Amino acid sequence: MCELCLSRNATGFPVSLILRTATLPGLMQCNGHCDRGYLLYKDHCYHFETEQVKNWHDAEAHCTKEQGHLVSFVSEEDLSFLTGLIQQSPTGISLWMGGHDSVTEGGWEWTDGSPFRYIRWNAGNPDDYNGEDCLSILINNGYWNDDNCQNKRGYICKRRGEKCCRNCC
Ligand SMILES: [Ca+2]
Ligand SMILES: [Ca+2]
Repeated sequence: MCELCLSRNATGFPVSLILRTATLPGLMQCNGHCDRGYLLYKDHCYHFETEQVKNWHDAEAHCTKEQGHLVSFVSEEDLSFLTGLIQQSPTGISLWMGGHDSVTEGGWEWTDGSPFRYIRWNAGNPDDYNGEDCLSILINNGYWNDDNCQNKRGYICKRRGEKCCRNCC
């Protein structure tokens, strides 16, 4: 149910209040906190884009347009949930994530402002090979590579769940 909904319906009552206090068939339909095409996990919605490949900057711009950012990972638990989904990606060797060290070489940060504490580098990386500053996740093992930002790859967007909820209610 849409417990986080803040929007109001025609009656003027907050949706969350209505959902907690009464079942009103036909008044409100909430199937979760995420819009179509997004998967809910904990407090966030995730979108796996594996058909439209983009360079890193264009991928981040697309996620931003949808009120999110390229995905960040702050714990192993979050990553392990998503690794199975990542491995179902039909094409390519890796997907873009929101990490980059384009401001300061070696100073990795997430575009959504999350602390860059949890790391999962693939063996031999980061190697900054020919100036690699953008982070991708390898589809076959879920480990990370600093990658050439101009490569065109699928990507994962992440945004907060309650925003999606506001749209879905
Ligand atoms: Ca670099
Ligand atoms: Ca690399």
